[in-house]
Amino acid sequence: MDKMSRVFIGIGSNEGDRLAQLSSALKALGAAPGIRVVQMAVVSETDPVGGPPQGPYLNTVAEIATSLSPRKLLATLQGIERDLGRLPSAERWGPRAIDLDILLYDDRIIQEPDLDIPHPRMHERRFVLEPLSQLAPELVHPVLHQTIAALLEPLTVSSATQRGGSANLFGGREP
Ligand code: A4P
Ligand code: MG
Repeated sequence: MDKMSRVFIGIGSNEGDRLAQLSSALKALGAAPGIRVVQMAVVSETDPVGGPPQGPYLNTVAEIATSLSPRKLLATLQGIERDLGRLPSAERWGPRAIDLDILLYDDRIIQEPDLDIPHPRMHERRFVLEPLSQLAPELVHPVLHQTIAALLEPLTVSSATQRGGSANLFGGREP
């Protein structure tokens, strides 16, 4: 059997029947060749972060085991997004029926124009770190060298005491 990689997928939806779409995405992941769903975090409703004014999201994270390369996995996720009716022209950070992001792929670091792993914004997003910490609190972020639990911690204090200006992982390319 091919070597299996340990991968975490961020899943979000804020349009249409959000729970049904999360569930369809999970089913499609499990049915895809070369992917096995290992475990899934609790689904939470979260306030939208960034982008235009839009409705609340349902977010969760799935751990998968996969024999697919990062690039093949990305293509598979994009195929699932398309099948679930996501329009390719959708506004960046705008509302979407389904968004599947590769958060972590083993401890690989990939920086290509259309593929950034670890996901470049995951470490500053509670809607990612909270469910991820349910699955793998002791996992170490391969760029920041901190555990998921440690990255989540400063985001759980009240906004009044939260430090401003989060670290920009890859040096200023992201807004
Ligand atoms: N891409 C690069 N790296 C990756 C990766 N690790 N995983 C490229 C997946 N895709 C990756 O993504 C745009 C391009 O990113 C893809 O063509 C791929 O080559 P997209 O999914 O088409 O567009 P997007 O989702 O609008 O952009 P992106 O960067 O995924 O947005 P974010 O940063 O994920 O933000 N608020 C809450 N509460 N919950 C959410 O889930 N999501 C977003 C989307 C904004 N606010 C949110 C949430
Ligand atoms: Mg995305």
